[in-house]
Amino acid sequence: MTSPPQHLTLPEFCESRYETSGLYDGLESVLHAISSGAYALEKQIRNGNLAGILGTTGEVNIQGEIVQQLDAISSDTFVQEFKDSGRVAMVGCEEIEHPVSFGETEKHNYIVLMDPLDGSSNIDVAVSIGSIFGIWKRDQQKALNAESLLRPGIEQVAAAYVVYGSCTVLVIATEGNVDEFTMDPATGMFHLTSTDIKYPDKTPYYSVNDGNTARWTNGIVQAVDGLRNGRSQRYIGSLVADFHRNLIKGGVFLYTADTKNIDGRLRLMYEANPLGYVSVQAGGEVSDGIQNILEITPHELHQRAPLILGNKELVKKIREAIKSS
Ligand code: P6P
Repeated sequence: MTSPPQHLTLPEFCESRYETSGLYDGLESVLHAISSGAYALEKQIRNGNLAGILGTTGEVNIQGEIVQQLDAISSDTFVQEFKDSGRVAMVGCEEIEHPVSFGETEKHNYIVLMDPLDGSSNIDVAVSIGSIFGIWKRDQQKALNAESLLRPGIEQVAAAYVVYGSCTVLVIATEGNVDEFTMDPATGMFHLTSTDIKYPDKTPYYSVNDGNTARWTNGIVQAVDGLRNGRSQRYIGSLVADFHRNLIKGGVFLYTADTKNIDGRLRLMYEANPLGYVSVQAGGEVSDGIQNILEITPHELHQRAPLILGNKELVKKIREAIKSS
């Protein structure tokens, strides 16, 4: 990871990094939609109770979870931004049962699958939360519908996430590149602050909900016991914040299957695939305990998956311990 000599703005970075044609044609518009939505959302998040937007809407989403007001606001914000971008054909969203389509012109050549607000249980207690995006190219030879979204994560062409934390950071991954931008709260502009991010060799942290121990197999218990030696347990309860710390400082995150969450708790398309893509581009690995998550062909848009992601060696050790049980 290096600190760039000058803090390029996101538009300047896109102009320098992505050609105006080829694989990333129009990606700058998708990334602008993410940064613009993140700025709008960040202002509301920072106002918290003053904005009267905390607490629930009283509704239950497709995941069977009580919808927080900010869940609905974040979903609406990013759906509108992607529609306005003119480059996104369809958005799949954790909060919305069916994907939203915006158009099938030749310019609408991207698909986005998103968790617009990750960490909902932390919204009302001023703890870091985030937004997660998987970015795909539309197969213009195929009909555009929910079925056409059921592709393995390895077909993503980019992924991005935002952490609304002590500062607001946007991390963007494309093939072989992971770069971090930090938002200037005065202007809402994102500036390049770290480039060519790779997982450190050292792994001072591991992230797991120890409260689930009674629900694990013996293999998972052994895997977690093996992580405890010489490491600190850091678990925020917001996947994207735990992921970002482990990426920058070194470590691994796991939320495996257990007797309550037999398919795992986290979503394949909206959380595991995008963050798994970032992890791999940063020299890490992502597994469901058996296989590379990015090679899973989904059968259902909202399906869940056990998730182990981060430092390559640690992911391998955890997978071996799980298999040994
Ligand atoms: P638990 C937040 O609701 C979330 O989806 C992830 O961001 C987080 O890692 C996980 O659930 C926390 O789950 O069961 O530990 O509270």
